[in-house]
Amino acid sequence: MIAFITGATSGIGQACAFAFAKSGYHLILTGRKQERLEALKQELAAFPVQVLCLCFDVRHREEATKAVESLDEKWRNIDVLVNNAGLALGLEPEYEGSFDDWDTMIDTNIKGLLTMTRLIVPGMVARNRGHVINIGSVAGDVAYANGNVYCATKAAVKALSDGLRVDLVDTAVRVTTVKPGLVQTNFSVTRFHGDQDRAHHVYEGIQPLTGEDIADVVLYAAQAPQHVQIAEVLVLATHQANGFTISRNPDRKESLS
Ligand code: NDP
Ligand code: 8X3
Repeated sequence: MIAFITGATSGIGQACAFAFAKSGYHLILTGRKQERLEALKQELAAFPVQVLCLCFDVRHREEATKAVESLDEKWRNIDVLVNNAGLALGLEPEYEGSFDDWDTMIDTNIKGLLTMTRLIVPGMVARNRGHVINIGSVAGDVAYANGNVYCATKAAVKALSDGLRVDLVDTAVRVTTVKPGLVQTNFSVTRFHGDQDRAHHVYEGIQPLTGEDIADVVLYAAQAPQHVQIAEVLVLATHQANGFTISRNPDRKESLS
C-alpha cells in the first residue's frame, strides 16, 4: 500500500507519515523543505517501509506535475492521497486583509489541493482503487471572527470533497474530509507570520489536539473496510464546541495533563 502525503514536513502531515508507516504503508512524502524531508526519511528508517521524498510547492502546477510524472512504475499505484498541505495567514477583518496573504491561502489550500487531486485521482480511477483524504477544518463549517478567507478556503475543501465523491460514485475510489479543530502545530506561528507569543496564546487554557490525534482519524478512515466510506469527520478538542466557542480555563488541571 502506498500513501502520498502533502505537507509532510510538519504537524498533521508529519504525524500522518508516522501513523501510516506504523501501519506498513510505503510513503511518498512531499513538502517544500528538502532538508526536512530528508530528515524525516531518516526518522522513518525505523519502520520496514520505503519512503520517497518529492520536494515541490503545491502552488506551482508545473513543479507538481513534474514531481508526479517522475514517479516510476512501482510508486505510481497510490492507494491513499492525503491532501494536507495548507495554511492560514493573518487574522484581520475581511475589509482590511492582505491581498498577498489571500492569494497564498487560496493558491495553496484550494488550487494546490485541486492540482494534486487532478494529478493523482485519474490513476486511482483507472485502477478502480484509491482514497482521497482532504484535510478541511472546523473553520470551513462557520466563519469565525477575522477568519474570512481562511474559513472560505476550508469551506471550499468541503465542497471539493463532496463534489469529488459524487464524481467518483461509480468507482471504488473513496473520498473523506477530516475537519480538525484546534491542533497545536506550526499552524498559528505561520498564521501570525512567526510571532511565537501570539501563536502560543491560541492554545492558552485549553488542551489542544495534536497532529497525532488527527493522524489517528485519517488512518482510521483509510483502513475502514472497502465498503465503508467515511465521508466526513469533525474532530474537536474536548473544551471546544465549534470554530468560535472555546472554554478556556488554565486551572482545569484534569484536562491539562
Ligand atoms: P503546519 O504549519 O505544522 O504544517 C503545514 C504543512 O503544509 C507543512 O508541511 C508545510 O510545508 C505545508 N505547506 C504549506 N504550504 C505549502 C505549499 N505551498 N506547498 C507545499 N507544502 C506546503 O500546520 P498543520 O499541520 O496544522 O496544517 C496542516 C493542515 O491542517 C492544513 O491544511 C491546515 O489548514 C489544516 N488544519 C490545521 C488545524 C490546526 O489547528 N493546526 C486545524 C484544522 C485544519 P512547509 O514546511 O514547506 O511550509
Ligand atoms: C484550523 C483551526 O479554528 O484555528 O483550521 O481555524 S482554526
